[in-house]
Amino acid sequence: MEQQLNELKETVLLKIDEATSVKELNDVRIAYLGKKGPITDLLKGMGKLPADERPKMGALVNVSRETVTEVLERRMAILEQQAINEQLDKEKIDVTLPGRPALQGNHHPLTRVVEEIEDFFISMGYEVAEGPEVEKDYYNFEALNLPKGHPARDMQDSFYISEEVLLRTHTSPVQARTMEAKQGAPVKIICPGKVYRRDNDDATHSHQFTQIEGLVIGEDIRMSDLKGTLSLFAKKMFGSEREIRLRPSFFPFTEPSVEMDISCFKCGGDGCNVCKKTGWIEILGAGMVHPNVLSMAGYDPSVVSGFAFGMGPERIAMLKYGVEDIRHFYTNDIRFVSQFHRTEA
Ligand code: 2NL
Repeated sequence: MEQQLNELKETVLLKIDEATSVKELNDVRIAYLGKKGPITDLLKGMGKLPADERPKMGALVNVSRETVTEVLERRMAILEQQAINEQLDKEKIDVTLPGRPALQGNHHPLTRVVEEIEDFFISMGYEVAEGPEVEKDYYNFEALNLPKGHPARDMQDSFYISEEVLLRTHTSPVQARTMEAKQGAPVKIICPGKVYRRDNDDATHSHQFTQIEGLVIGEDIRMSDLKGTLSLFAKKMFGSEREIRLRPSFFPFTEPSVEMDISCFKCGGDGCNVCKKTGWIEILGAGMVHPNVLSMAGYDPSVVSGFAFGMGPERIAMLKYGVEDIRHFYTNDIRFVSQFHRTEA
């Protein structure tokens, strides 16, 4: 039995020596030192020995087992360290490699233009007002001096939901609501938002687009205030050398009404393809708030007056960035929108 033990010990020591990985060595441990291994068998077999030989044999088995366990643990430590070194070698990071640029989200070009316009008017003391896109006929038309039957509120041009409800055709109803809520107090707001017209989409028309309108109401508000404000706006948006020009126009909600041109930002007024050889570019419509609009909102037109203006951010963005087709703003092709992304220096 002693010889059996010694042979077994030699075999295990050889197996330990031959194991080249943590896994292999573990298999050796389980096979030889485990509960179902030959050492356990040996211990079980001791019952067959004469009683006086059992203590000696038991001690021999224990010593052998301790020796083998010790050798195995030493080998295990070496193999574990080897495994760690191999992993470290494999996962080496070269910190001198150039980084991969991370894709960054950004604002839509239209959002950027709207926010730029908002920023200017906020800096001038305006508040930003918003309102419903599904609007009452009253606020969209009636309160803006467009009574039923007025040619400018052609049913064909609007998306009606019922007889009295439609998708707003401009952001003016937000202003009509604000005036009504102010109960005669001064107003200084801009209203950005989506508006809807029954148009066939093409390069310059869309059934849904964006508008920004502005409204100032108070005592002593004059045409010169409108002119000064919009002149500053033109310089801020299109360059400090811009001149403005007002031409007489007509809107049902303003009297007098004007359209505003800026001197061409490309040719400076000499005439080019952007200004169609005129030297001027139309960018917005404006005027003094019509007395009917004031009185419908509860103001006394003999005491207060106001100016209003309206513009299309798509048109402004198209001019500013040379966009040829309004539909680019809505299809969100990444190749289009990423042209306008702000990049860090
Ligand atoms: C344009 C012209 C304009 C207004 C909008 C307005 C609103 C109220 C009262 C009076 Cl509540 N006026 N808005 C006035 C003049 C022109 O828009 O060409 N927009 C794209």
